[in-house]
Formats: sequence, C-alpha cells, structure tokens
Amino acid sequence: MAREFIAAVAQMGPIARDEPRASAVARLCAMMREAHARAARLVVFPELALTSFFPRWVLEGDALDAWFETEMPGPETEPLFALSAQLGIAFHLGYAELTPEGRHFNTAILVDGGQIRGKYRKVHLPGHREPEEWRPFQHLEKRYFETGDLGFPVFDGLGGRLGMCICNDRRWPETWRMLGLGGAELVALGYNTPLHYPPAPEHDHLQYFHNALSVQAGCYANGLWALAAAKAGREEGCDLIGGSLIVAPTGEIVAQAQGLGDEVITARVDLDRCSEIRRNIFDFAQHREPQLYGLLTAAKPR
Ligand code: CDT
Repeated sequence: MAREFIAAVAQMGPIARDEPRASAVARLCAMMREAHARAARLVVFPELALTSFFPRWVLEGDALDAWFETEMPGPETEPLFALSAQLGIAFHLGYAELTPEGRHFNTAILVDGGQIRGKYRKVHLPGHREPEEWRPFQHLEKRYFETGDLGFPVFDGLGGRLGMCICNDRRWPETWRMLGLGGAELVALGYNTPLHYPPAPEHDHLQYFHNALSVQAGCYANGLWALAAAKAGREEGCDLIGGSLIVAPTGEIVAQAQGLGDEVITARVDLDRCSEIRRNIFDFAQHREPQLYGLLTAAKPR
C-alpha cells in the first residue's frame, strides 16, 4: 500500500454551550468534504470535537453525563462515519466517552472504511479535581475523566503505523517516546488550549510557542509525523489558541492554520521519511541506554 498520501488537519472554531451535536457534526462533515476535495486520505479533528469544552464548568449527575457519548457511532455521529466511508477518507475524532460500566474518559478514535480501527484514552489529564473559585474558568478534567487505561497503542493503517495522543499529552516527552518505541510513524492529536493559564499567567504569551515546541520536539526525537488539530477562538468567554499544525519527522512545520475558525490545512505525508531520523540520530536500537532510564518509570522523582 502507498505510504505517501495527503493528510488534513481540520481546526474548529468555537462551539457554543447550546450548540447541538448535529450542528458540530455538520461542521465536521463540511471540513471532511473540503479535505477530500483537496485529495486528503485522512482528516484529523480536535479533542472533544462534538461539544463546547465542558470541563470549564461545574457540572453534576445527568447534567454532566449529557456531554458524553454512550455509543460511537450514535445517531448524531453516524453521518461522519457514513461520509467517511462514502468518500474513502479516514478520520480522527476526539469525544467524551461514557462506557456501559459508567466510566468516563477523554477519548479519541481513528476511523477508516466506516469502522473504528483504533481507540486512545487520554493519559495526562490536566487541571484540578475540586472547583476553585478564584479561577476565571475551571479546568476540571481531573474531576470528570479517569486516567486512560489503554496505554499508548499503535495501530496499522494507511500503509503504516498510527498512534494518537490528546492535548496535554503532547507536552510530555513520555507520550511521544512510548508512541515512538511502539513504532508509530504518524501521531494524530487534538487540543483545547486556553490562551490564559490562570496558575501561571506570566506564560500566557508563550502558549503558541509551547504548542509548536512540544509537537516539533516529539516528532524530531522519535522520527514521526504529527497532525495536530485545535479547537480555537473565543468559546463561551474563554480564548482558545489556534495554530493547528502538521509536522514532519525532522521537526519542521509543513502546514499551519492561520485563523481561529473552522479551517482545513493539508500536507503531503511520506511515512518513509521517518527513517531519515530513525536510521540516524534517533536509531533506538543503536543508541538508547534503557538500563540508565529507571527513574522514568519510578513512581516518584528522587
Ligand atoms: N485540554 C487540555 O489538555 N488542555 C491543556 C490546558 C493546560 S492545563 C489547564 C493543554 O495542555 O493544553
């Protein structure tokens, strides 16, 4: 199978608190059509792409569970699966997952040919567990989601090996190294990153820089491609960064979104380019020294 194809990242503008799933799905379908018109074989959508970023609010019981999907596809998401199968384009989608056992996860899936080919549940949950009144908005991911229990799986797809991570995961070198060691050649990810970080506002001007830095470093140090999709713009009074990007295994940005609304970017992805890095500076088999990396898996820093 060809290991070279056009890949798309579909950045989303804000989703209003009262915007129905059907409206978000219609926006995603429009961008899937645009990606297909630009000959893309894969389109990557953001984290929690079906709703507003609800961890910014204090919610309980049914009012919380209403933000989660209990089936995938369900009646409202089925049009995405049908369009993907009809057009022959794979997609990555982030959503809030409520399992039949009542467990809550921040989840992403890879879908091809109308079937779910891979699933990932976010490991590095940011934010806080208890509501904090001093904040201009909450970030209650630690309250609403369990830590992902699937590890960092890597799947066959598009002629190569595909992995996923979600938002805050991209800041952690461990995420990328686990995916790299698992053989991932392309990592799809979505993010909802506020421009303002209340605990350290002195870093607000670095949000775009840290986003690109994290993704570019992860790609370079593991010799893989990344497709990173933002939910961007002013969402219910909270400014989310854009800057969605496609990064090559060399760490170079090959496409980047310019605005803060719904926007599709594309680039030609050649999975064979991973070897430019993996056969050289980051040849894991040749140069890793894992016998000295014990602290990486120790429960606590020294
Ligand atoms: N969604 C998500 O993971 N957002 C975090 C925000 C910073 S921590 C409150 C991120 O890493 O972008």
